[in-house]
Amino acid sequence: VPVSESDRALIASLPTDFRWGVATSSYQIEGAVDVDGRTPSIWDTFCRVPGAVHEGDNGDIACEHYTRMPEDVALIKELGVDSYRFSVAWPRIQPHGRGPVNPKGLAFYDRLVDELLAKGLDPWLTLYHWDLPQELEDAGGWPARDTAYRFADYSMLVFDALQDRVKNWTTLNEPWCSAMLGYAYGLHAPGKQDFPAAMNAVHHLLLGHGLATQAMRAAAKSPIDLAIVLNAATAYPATDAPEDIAAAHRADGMGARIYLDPLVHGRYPADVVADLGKRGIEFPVQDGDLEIISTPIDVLGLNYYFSQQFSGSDENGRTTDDEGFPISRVLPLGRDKTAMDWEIVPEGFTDLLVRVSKDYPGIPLVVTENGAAFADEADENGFVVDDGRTAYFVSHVAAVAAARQQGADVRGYFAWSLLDNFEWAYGYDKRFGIVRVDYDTQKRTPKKSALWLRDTIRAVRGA
Ligand code: GBH
Repeated sequence: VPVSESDRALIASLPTDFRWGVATSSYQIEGAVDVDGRTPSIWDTFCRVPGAVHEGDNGDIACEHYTRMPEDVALIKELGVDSYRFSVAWPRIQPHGRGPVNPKGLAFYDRLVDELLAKGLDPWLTLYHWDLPQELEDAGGWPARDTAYRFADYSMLVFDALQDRVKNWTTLNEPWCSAMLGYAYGLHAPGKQDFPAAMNAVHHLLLGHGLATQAMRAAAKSPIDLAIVLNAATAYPATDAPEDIAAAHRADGMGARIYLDPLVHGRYPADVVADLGKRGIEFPVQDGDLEIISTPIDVLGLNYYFSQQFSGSDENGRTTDDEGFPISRVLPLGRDKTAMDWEIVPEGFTDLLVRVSKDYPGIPLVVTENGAAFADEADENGFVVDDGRTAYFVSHVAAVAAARQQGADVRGYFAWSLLDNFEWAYGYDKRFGIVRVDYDTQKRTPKKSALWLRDTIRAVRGA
């Protein structure tokens, strides 16, 4: 992969104490879904809905990480990173979504943390990466306020058990996906298409984050870093026309500011509240909620994949639809695409990091996911020359370094993902791993991009 001189210089400018890691999530890799007391999550259920997931794939086996964990931790060590971001499966810890801890389920994460520490790797623990216990969905799921309290209780069970060894705690991964893909668009579990319910989910996810953050802070016996992880992107206006600028601003409102503003400033963005009000929708805010939600965090995690541009008019130049609502239309930027059909827009990453650092100052940022799916072809040894993915990493790590030079306080970078894994609605069809997984044999083989990452970390550290 040819690396431009400017990208090489940017990457070389990263400091030696910049944090490097790889990321995964529980349902995407663990398998062993009915082992040691685990009960179904909303994803076990959703995978059984005909047509919901590509070819009816599910996480029953996935990467068999539950049994292969020590081998996978050894692999992480070989990659030369210093941190591993993983998530805990709530239905392993509380099979009924409430009540006492299930010791056998907890024991897995206890062993994982010990294994990481023994190898000198820093555990970054995410409490919720989308696998809600099905029993809690049956009781109303995230649109129900009670789920926020259940999440805080669950978080404390994990925190009490692991806070002596885990210093980096993330509450939620990408609440936008839980709320919008899960309850508005029906593309993720639990597969609902109910926009008002999705807005209730937004508020209760944020409330759950705040309650858990407060409880963990109060119970911490030593310094810990508390975080939330958001998916975000730069929303570019297609032209300088006022309706295009407004369309991009609205997209950013629903995608990013609806989370960032309450988390950091303790209020929902006025323009988003007004837009929802015109549709008769209000956030179910009770007294004190926004104080809880804006409990200070130590790190803001951002997951970045791509950016888009927005137009405020349709093909015929109309700026409002039949109901009088303003039009928002995604227009292609004309870039190369990954296997997900996502355009490759590294400067959108730089612009995002600089903007978030400026608009929400004082909170260190960490890139908690960045990566790409490509149509990999393995040779007879399982090796993949994934030049497309490697080029994506080169341009995006350079984009992070560029953001730092422009003043963004970015402290670290986690590649998504350690392994090829269960890519949600796309099943096993899309591969994001820097390590190849042969799903027939479960053999792991680092791809060329993994070797690039290892060599890049070494070079940055002057080793
Ligand atoms: C992450 O989600 C997940 O955290 C991770 O589990 C997953 O495997 C990985 O990405 C790869 O998909 O076009 O309306 O969907 C990222 C999901 C996809 C959310 C792009 C924002 C853009 C808006 N993101 N999406 S839309």
